[in-house]
Amino acid sequence: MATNDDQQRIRKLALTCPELHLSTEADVLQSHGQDWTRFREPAAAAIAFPDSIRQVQDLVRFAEQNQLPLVPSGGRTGLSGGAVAAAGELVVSFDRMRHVLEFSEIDRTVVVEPGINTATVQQLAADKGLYYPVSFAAEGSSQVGGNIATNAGGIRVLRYGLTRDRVVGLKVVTGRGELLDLNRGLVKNATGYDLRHLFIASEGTLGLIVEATLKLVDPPVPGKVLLLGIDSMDNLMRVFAQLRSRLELSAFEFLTDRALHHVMNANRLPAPLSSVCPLYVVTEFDCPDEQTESRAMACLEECSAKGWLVDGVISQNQRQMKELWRYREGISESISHFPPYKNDLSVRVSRVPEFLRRMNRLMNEICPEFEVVWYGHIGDGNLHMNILKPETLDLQAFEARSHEISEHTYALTRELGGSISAEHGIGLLKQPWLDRTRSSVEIGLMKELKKVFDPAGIFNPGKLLPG
Ligand code: 2HG
Ligand code: ZN
Repeated sequence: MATNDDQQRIRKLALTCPELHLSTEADVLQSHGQDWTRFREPAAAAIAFPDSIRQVQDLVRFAEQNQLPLVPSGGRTGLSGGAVAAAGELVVSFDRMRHVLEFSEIDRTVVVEPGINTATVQQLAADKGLYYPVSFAAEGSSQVGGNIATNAGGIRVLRYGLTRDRVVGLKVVTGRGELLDLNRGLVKNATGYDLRHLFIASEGTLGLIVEATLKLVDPPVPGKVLLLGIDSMDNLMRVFAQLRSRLELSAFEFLTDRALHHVMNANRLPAPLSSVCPLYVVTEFDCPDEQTESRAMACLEECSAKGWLVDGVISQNQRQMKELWRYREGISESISHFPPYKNDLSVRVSRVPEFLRRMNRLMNEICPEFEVVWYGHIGDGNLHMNILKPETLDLQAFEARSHEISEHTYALTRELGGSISAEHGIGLLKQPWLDRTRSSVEIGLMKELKKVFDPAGIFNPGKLLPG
């Protein structure tokens, strides 16, 4: 809840920074005080909408002097509560800083303000005959600043890497209001610590990202999508190895039969295959000519003959590519009403079968009463485990029970050398478990870094790091 003190500070801020657009309207507090997580009630004191770097600097200096906690906010599509303001903070929205500042054909870079949509950057790249490969279901709403703050991944990481791999320049306002201009779009820059990378995935705890230079890549060659039905995780990995060695894969995603059930139900989609399988794969590969397609078909036939593949379908045109992708991309939204308790786990790719086998056994043992839906970026070792809330359980009890389950799932993740968050971030929701897969020495050093960049502790308090 915003207290009288919080409100007084907001009034003082309005007087100190008269040009800064501030809102305390109930619907804006509600919409901008939360992200897509459904486990915390928003309670922001106000929402600020700066429209220039100078306004961000003035705001941060005020916040530092007046101990005003700030929650940076992008498109608010996050799933870990990183952009939730639940304790009377001031939300800093970048909705008014969404311009393209520069495009360089020679450098193949685009300089953008942080509030620009991910999809707008993709479109801009396409208009210039290039490609921005960070892609995920929320790309129409998510903003580039938020993508950088969480190092967003998505479905093309297998080929192009994460958001981190796209950022060649970053302007950041530190907790003292200083402006850092990091790396400036350089390809090579061997001058010591690369501070840019500290801000990527920092979840807004070290500074506010106010400008980014993004590297674009060659446009992809025409592709085809396969949707495959498979009977076991071991066979799935065999098919992955085969396809990968014979084709140029740009994505390799998986879903279980339960995930397929929900996405079909919510979107009234027909069954994609005539066979019913426990596991499905959606994969895309470069297919510039008929020879490549014949090679793909031969490879699938071999996989089938070896008993690794039950069934499959290949797209014949752009429309079918989109249709097949819907079976994977629509899952998250199709289960959002339950709501699910989300786990965004990763292990090394080679350990995925063991991880899933043991995880399934564990879930059957400790919470057979819950429906667990698995899907994700299996080609990167990133698995999304969603535990669905039964109607009969209230949200609080469900969260408490899910926390108990997390103790077990994170212990197993740790044992297998994995991470409790692959791409969604730690935020507010996963913060109590950061130490499950980061050592105490690491966390100690992270806290020291936080003090260096944000000495007054105003940036996103309570998120990522323990207090
Ligand atoms: C995806 O891969 C997103 O679809 C969302 O990262 C994952 O809903 C989830 O758990
Ligand atoms: Zn994902």
